[in-house]
Amino acid sequence: KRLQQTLAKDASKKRCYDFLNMTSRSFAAVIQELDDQLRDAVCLFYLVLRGLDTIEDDMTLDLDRKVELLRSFDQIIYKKGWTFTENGPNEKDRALLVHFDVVIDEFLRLKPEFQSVIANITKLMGNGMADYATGEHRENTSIATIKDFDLYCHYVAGLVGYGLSDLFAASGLESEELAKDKALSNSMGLFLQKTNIIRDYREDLDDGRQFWPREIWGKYADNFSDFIKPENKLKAQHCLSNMVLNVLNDVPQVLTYLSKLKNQSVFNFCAIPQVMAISTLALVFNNLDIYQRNIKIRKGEAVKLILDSTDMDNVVAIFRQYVFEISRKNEATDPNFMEISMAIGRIEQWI
Ligand code: PS7
Ligand code: MN
Ligand code: MN
Ligand code: MN
Ligand code: MN
Ligand code: MN
Repeated sequence: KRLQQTLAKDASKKRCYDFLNMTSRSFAAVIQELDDQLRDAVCLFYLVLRGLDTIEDDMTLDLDRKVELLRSFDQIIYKKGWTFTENGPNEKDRALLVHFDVVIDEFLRLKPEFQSVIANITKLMGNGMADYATGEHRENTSIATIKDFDLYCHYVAGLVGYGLSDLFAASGLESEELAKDKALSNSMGLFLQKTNIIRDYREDLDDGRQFWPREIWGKYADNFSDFIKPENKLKAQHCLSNMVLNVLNDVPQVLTYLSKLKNQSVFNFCAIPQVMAISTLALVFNNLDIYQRNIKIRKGEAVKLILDSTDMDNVVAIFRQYVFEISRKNEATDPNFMEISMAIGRIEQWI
């Protein structure tokens, strides 16, 4: 009986790592390299939030039902045997929800401190997503102000930063002080999320979703979809540089956060997504292709970044290189030229 239980336990843990590898291109590798004390907790944190985000992203789900699921997801993760039974778009992430009982089993095996960090963040994120899904912070379908944009990104990414820092502290691998500095953890998530939102302009537009704040894009066009038209090229370029400017403001806090890390596996886990983001930001800056298709850094470049992100000196050098590239592409005729120069100036105090 004991042996049977042990085998079943190993099997469900393995299935969780299979789900991780299936649903994440970028995080699967760095999560699996984390030290033993932390690996399973971060893997389960990822899977729980991936499940929550799959519900948020499902545009075929009845809105009342979606909101009910989002607002109760922090309790669902304690319900042994719960699975998602609704029909939905048949994508790979949906399989995770259909077999969510496996994730719940493993979640309940984590130590209670880890469980409560994950449940606490899930509750805050689910309620934030529900607020936005019901239009509380939107005009029509778009996010209105920069403040609303920051709040949305806080819910879906800044809170991930809070939760990860709390898990690091609970594992003993990083300090409590780092987790207490909420602004730093928030910036770690915002920098990733905002870069993703800029890059995914076209994909999100085609899916009927708009994340860019109207306070920014409204300066350059009447309709969010106007930027795809060739006659609006210049406006599109200026709107994009305004979005990039908005993201650059988080860079000093990102570097400050990374400089405070002590554990090597945690450093790699945190730094790799951030260097991917700064390289993506340099790639999208003044690159009108984002309005037509999904652009991505080349595989070889990504591999090189992963191998180079080993310590703070190297990470700073990588940031210096890409910030310099942005500075080089910054055009004096762009209405955001001066502010971008100043944002880069603030970053240069770091690099
Ligand atoms: C727990 C590792 C390191 C202090 C599922 C990692 C979607 C950008 O838009 O699929 O769906 O295409 O590329 C990750 C802070 C969150 C923020 C957020 C959980 C870093 C649900 C990542 C990831 C904080 C909401 C990318 C935020 O997903 O995007 C764990 C420190 C999940 C981090 C979403 C986005 C992640 C994201 P999309 P992706
Ligand atoms: Mn994705
Ligand atoms: Mn989402
Ligand atoms: Mn998503
Ligand atoms: Mn996206
Ligand atoms: Mn996506």
